[in-house]
Amino acid sequence: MAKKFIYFFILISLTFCFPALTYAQEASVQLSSGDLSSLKPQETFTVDITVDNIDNLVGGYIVINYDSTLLQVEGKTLNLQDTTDFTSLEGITNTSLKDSEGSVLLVFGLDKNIAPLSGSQTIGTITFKALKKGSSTISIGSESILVTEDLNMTLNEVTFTSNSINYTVLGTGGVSGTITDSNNSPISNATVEVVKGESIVTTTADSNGVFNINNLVEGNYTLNIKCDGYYEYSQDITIIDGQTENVISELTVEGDVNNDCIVSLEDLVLTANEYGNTGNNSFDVNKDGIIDILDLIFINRRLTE
Ligand SMILES: [Ca+2]
Ligand SMILES: [Ca+2]
Repeated sequence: MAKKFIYFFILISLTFCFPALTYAQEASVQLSSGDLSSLKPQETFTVDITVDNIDNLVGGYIVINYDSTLLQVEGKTLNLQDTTDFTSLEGITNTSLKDSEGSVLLVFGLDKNIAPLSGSQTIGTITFKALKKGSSTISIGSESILVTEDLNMTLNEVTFTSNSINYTVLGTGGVSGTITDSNNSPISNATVEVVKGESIVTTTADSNGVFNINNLVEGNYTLNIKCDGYYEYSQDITIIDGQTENVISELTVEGDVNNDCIVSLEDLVLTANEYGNTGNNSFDVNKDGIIDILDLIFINRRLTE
């Protein structure tokens, strides 16, 4: 009989304890954003503020702290429907309800017709702009408060955990250069690519073979120069904060004798008019010392139009 009683007692205990354990998860305020490890000055990004594991939320006073020397707040939105933003009430002058340098506030309360919120709720979104090179953290201020309401409409402050997010704003620099053939004559219209992983910035060299790409995040890149009539050219470059790297890229000709980045009939005609000439000459595209039928065929086989 005593044994049966013990089993019954255990059964009752399990029934009442496990739901309690399930609901004992602590509420949290979570900041989330995309990859913030290589921001550029002037770049904007958003941070979502989400309340997790909450029961019957009706409002809160959430302070988001940031380094105002590195970031500037571009905007904030409350994402909840039928909710009053107490910081934007007309006539508010109290600085406790105002954003300040380094702190942005989400101070909100659900309107009368709205049932308290439970589970996971994205409260708001802050848009920041990166100002200059540096690293820091965005965090929830310890003075933040979440308020819940029970069935008797009694308000309670609930304790919660929070995270912080790190970000890094990198310096920027540029690369400029001149593209020439092996005789030091400029090549126009070349496609210039600066590649880092998935990211590619592209420009076109001007009629003097000059190109310029700015606002690249500091770091190592590959510079590719593409041009019909030349071997593709690649070079490793390092972009340094506040500097413009200058490169001279010498392409090896492969049919484009007039340096316009395309192998056309014009190249063929120009070369044909040099037929029989000898010596170091840019029309001698196969570099055998004489301009002859081999050079014409060389170009003809590489015509791009
Ligand atoms: Ca050409
Ligand atoms: Ca030749």
